[in-house]
Amino acid sequence: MTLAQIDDRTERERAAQQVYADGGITVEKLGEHIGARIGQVRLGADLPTEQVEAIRLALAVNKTVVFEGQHHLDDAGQYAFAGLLGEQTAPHPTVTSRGTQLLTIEGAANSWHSDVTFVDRIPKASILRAVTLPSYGGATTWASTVAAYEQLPKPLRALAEELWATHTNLYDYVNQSEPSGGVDISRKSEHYKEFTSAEYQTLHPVVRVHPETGERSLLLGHFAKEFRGLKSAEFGELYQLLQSRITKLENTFRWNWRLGDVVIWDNRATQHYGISDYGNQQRELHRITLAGDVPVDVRGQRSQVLQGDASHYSSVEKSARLPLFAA
Ligand SMILES: O=C(O)CCC(=O)C(=O)O
Ligand SMILES: [Fe+2]
Repeated sequence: MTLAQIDDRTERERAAQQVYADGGITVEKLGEHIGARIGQVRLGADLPTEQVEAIRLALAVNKTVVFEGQHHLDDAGQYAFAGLLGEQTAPHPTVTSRGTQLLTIEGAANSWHSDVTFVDRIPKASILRAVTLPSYGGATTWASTVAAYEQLPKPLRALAEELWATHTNLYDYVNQSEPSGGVDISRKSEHYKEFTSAEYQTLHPVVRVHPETGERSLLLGHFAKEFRGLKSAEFGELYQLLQSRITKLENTFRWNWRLGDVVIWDNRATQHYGISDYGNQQRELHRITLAGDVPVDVRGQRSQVLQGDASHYSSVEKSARLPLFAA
């Protein structure tokens, strides 16, 4: 039996325990719908296969996983570890001035999103490592977009399954994001210029089917700007209706960073929000994204590129089914 064939979440989690034990890791749930702490792992380039498989499974089940005490890890180690879980993308489709392997995150966005949803090949996961932290604040919160879908009453599910949204990197930056601590405004606008130096637009289904777990999730976030066939005012209202279900606190998980922490999220099943509540202090995190597939809706229809070619950013992941639970 494959993971996708086990419908009941509690059953999945029970079956997963054996895989965790085989990989020699501990997985401690931190929330009902999202979040777990993984222990007994020293992240790096050469983890045994069973351990990598156990981490992949823990990520699929828990959507966001935290590793603590990884003080030995540097950029090269983070990059090499990422390669065990998938194929690393370039740092970003347009932000290319900050190195060739990792994206440096300075200042928190104060905005809910999944990463890089304006391209067709949305990264499957992001791996974020704390490098410089403020003395207070600067937590990150993740939300399960699977839980949000599963909690929708039937009429809203039917509506969401019909909706397609255009996502663009030219999102409404000025209205969505306040200048955040630690990064001055001129640097922010420089960053925005680079962020929007080429325009990408992709039409994605609002409900996508996860290629590994078979779960359905809501695909929205701050890069979404219109719904196909609807007026912009209707976009605003419908977006709020669905987005407010994603960010219900009981569907979220919040992490207060400490040095040595590494967090991985399944970018196909979550949104996240970096909280800018640390004044003018410095805060720096290093991110690597992993190549993902092109989303598929509940009828098997794939997302469509409207503008921009993201092939320099990322390959399209071929079927990466979890071999775990194979009979
Ligand atoms: O600043 C944060 O906590 C999150 C940053 C972010 O959105 C990302 O790393 O993709
Ligand atoms: Fe992000």
